[in-house]
Amino acid sequence: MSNRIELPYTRFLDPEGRLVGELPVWADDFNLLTDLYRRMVLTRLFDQKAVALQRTGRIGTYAPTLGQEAIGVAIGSLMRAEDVLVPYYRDTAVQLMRGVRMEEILLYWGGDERGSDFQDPRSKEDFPICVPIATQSLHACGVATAIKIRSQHRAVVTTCGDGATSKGDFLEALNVAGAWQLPVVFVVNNNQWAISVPRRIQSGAPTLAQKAIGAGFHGEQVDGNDVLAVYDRVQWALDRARHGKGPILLECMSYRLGDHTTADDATRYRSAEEVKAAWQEEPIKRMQAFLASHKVWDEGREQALIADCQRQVQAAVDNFENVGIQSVESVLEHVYARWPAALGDQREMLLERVARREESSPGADLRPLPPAVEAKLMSSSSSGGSHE
Ligand SMILES: Cc1ncc(C[n+]2csc(CCOP(=O)(O)OP(=O)(O)O)c2C)c(N)n1
Ligand SMILES: [Mg+2]
Repeated sequence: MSNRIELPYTRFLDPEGRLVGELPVWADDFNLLTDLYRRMVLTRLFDQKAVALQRTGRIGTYAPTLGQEAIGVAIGSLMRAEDVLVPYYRDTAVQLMRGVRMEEILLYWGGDERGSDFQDPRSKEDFPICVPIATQSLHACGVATAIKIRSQHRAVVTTCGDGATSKGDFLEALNVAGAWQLPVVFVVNNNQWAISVPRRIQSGAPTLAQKAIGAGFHGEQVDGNDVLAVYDRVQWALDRARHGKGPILLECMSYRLGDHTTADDATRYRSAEEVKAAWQEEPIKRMQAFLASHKVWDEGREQALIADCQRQVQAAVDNFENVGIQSVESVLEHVYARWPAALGDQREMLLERVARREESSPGADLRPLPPAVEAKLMSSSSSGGSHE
């Protein structure tokens, strides 16, 4: 008996940017199509800069989105302000489309909580980046349940990787979304790797999209390197969700061209040939070729776009580097709607500790103290102890 369930697979553009299927009417709008292209290029240049900033020690670990720009750009250009994004850590593209500022993304990866306090009205109700794998899938169902109870015409989009679909949280989320017909679109970025674990040994299911079938709703596959294909299917799925027609799972087939994060070295577990072959499929080149074949893109526009993107990225880096140091006590903010009394004591203890550090080592409040200074502080503190 076969375990293959035939599900739709959508692709309009082949790797050379040639049409392999009839484009829907919405794709007649070349302003939209060039905008999608521009946003992918901006994402890629920002991504490159973020990796460079990590390499020079100016941000912490970063998860590159290289090669997966089409998925986030398509999602982000379709979501409305009132929709809610519940993302994971490889969602730079969609966050940028939601109006999250580049400096906010850099602050987040620099370990600064202010990076998750999005200022743009479009992203005010979006969730911060989620690092624990697949937990966001359940958060998304919680939000979608609230939307459903309030009978609102809003949708939730939640993203995750291929590896995340093996987690209980993901499968529980599919189950509740199907059982309660929640207005949620699950987008799986199947980039073929979960750190060093390849897709083929992650799951016995021939497709990840078919996991939706067991939960009682529709799933399908999309060429995640074809921004037009992703746009078409996300548009359809969002429309259904907003009209109370329940959840959809879209498995977007892509490839993680970069390392898992800046803390990883993918050359240790995958071959150069495989990566070279994947580069032939990447989303930006094929969209550029498509636009050029329709005479709406050329070298001059390309150069102007790159210069403009680089200016935007550099301005964001300058802003990021000029943001003052975050106050230590701000770690306690935004955690509770109502401040619990017990936290008051903790806040006092924290401020006292910072003041003591400031005395012994001025200006060093956010950096670890040298071990000798730390030991001296601990021994002179009446309340100090090894549990701190
Ligand atoms: C609950 C949990 N377990 C393990 C990890 C460690 N971890 C970080 S990323 C990752 C792999 C995720 O792969 P995938 O879902 O395919 O997403 P990708 O990174 O490829 O986009 C793992 C296991 C984690 N962050 N959270
Ligand atoms: Mg993956």
